[in-house]
Amino acid sequence: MQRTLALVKPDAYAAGHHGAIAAKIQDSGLRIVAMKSLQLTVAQAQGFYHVHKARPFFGDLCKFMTEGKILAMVLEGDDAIARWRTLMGPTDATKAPKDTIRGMFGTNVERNATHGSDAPDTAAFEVGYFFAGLDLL
Ligand code: 3AN
Repeated sequence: MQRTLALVKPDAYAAGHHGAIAAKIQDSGLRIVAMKSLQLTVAQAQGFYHVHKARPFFGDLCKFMTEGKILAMVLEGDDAIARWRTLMGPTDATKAPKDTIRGMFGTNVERNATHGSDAPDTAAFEVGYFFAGLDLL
């Protein structure tokens, strides 16, 4: 069993796709252990994306991630990290197959509808960033 963090980003949330995305996650067999919607502050977005702080797109990314509400979820299942990333599709939504979530609901490399942790160590940090132990029982 593995856990990973999934986010529905402000573009997909504002378009009302968060319910459809949660349903696709459940249909795939992954279990949603916890979920909440919230709007990040810029400081909170910067903390979440700290690994990207030297990248040229960091400022725009943090601005985008704070423009509206997001849905945060903890997903659980065998190989959950890789399974959720496969469901999402590649980072650049313009290159994402149409049967992936980013292909269906994303616009480009920044406004790409969803986020997923990319490894066990980042998943541990990211789950803990949004949820407390008591939320995850
Ligand atoms: P992923 O979310 O697929 O793991 P990362 O971790 O490389 O991709 O990038 C984190 C986020 O930064 C992406 N989800 C995307 O919104 C944004 N991003 C990545 N690369 C670019 C880029 N070249 N230009 C603008 N935004 C980007």
